[in-house]
Amino acid sequence: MGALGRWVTSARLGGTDIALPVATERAPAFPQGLEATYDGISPLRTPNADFYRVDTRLTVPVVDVDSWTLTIDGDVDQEVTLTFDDLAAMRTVERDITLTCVSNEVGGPYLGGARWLGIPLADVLARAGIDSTGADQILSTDVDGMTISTPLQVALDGRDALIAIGMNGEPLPRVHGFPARMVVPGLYGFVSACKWITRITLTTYDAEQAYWTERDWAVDAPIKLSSRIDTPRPLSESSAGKVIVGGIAWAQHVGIEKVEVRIDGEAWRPATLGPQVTDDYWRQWFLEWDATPGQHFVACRATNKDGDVQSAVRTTPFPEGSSGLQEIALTIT
Ligand SMILES: Nc1nc2c(c(=O)[nH]1)N[C@H]1C(S)=C(S)[C@@H](COP(=O)(O)O)O[C@H]1N2
Ligand SMILES: [Mo]
Repeated sequence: MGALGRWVTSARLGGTDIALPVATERAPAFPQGLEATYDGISPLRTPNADFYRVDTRLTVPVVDVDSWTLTIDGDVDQEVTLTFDDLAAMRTVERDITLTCVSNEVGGPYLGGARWLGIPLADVLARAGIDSTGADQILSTDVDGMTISTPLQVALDGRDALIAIGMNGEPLPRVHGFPARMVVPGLYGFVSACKWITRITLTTYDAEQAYWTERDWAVDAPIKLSSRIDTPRPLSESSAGKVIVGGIAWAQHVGIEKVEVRIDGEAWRPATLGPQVTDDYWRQWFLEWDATPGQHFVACRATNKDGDVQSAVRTTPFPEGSSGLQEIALTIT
């Protein structure tokens, strides 16, 4: 590896030295997040070691990158098999994208924001030729044969659907799919983010079903507009006076327009938004509250750039993601 002379990052993973290319298209400088000013708000970028993990594996696969390949087959012009070096030599882009798990309850922890280095999925599919395909589904298969379905349309509608090989400036950590995974802005991970990917099959939803579809989860699942209070913690005690209420809000691929906070059921108050990263990324927010002694209830809600307001109707994560508003109880002394 390294024949092109443009590899910079290296690390030792699974017993092999891995080098990543410098992105052909780099992302802009990453802004300073609100966490630098207000304790308790989730960091704008999630460190790899703190990034949530959700998968069906009891143990993490150890993939040998030198023998690993990615095959694109099914309804394509010609089946193609790429090595890691083949993939890394293609046009690479850096993109800031927030992943979310469909199993996340309102206010829950299963989401994270990272800077991904990847190859546009459309470019990977083009290597096999899909101009005359009759497929509507991308069926991804991992090293163990586990499958994840993704609508073909999201690879072609201009969004930054990627085959990611880097995360926050490092090769993908093993738990996050080393050596390559899919990342698609705006779709829950179970219908997009296949880790340890080895095969991409162009097929139809009629012909083949993925692992979770067979278990009655939704066939297609856009991430629901939502928000979370990171600070104060539920049931915590704070002293009267200035209290910072803060957290994050997300509406991947649409963007966050506004976040509001409601205290004790009164009128919604506008929060101040943190720096914009991309519309595929979450947004931090905070409100300075002049808190008086007693028991209080604090809720938040987000509005996206289409003007949709976060739904107050509670639904369970199954089968297509939770909705509803988070409201926490806390004590001011
Ligand atoms: N191979 C494989 N890929 C997978 C999964 C899995 O179980 N196996 N879980 C998916 C789910 S449900 C989510 S939410 C994301 C989580 O990615 P992370 O663990 O890197 O945060 O990976 C997706 N990719
Ligand atoms: Mo998930």
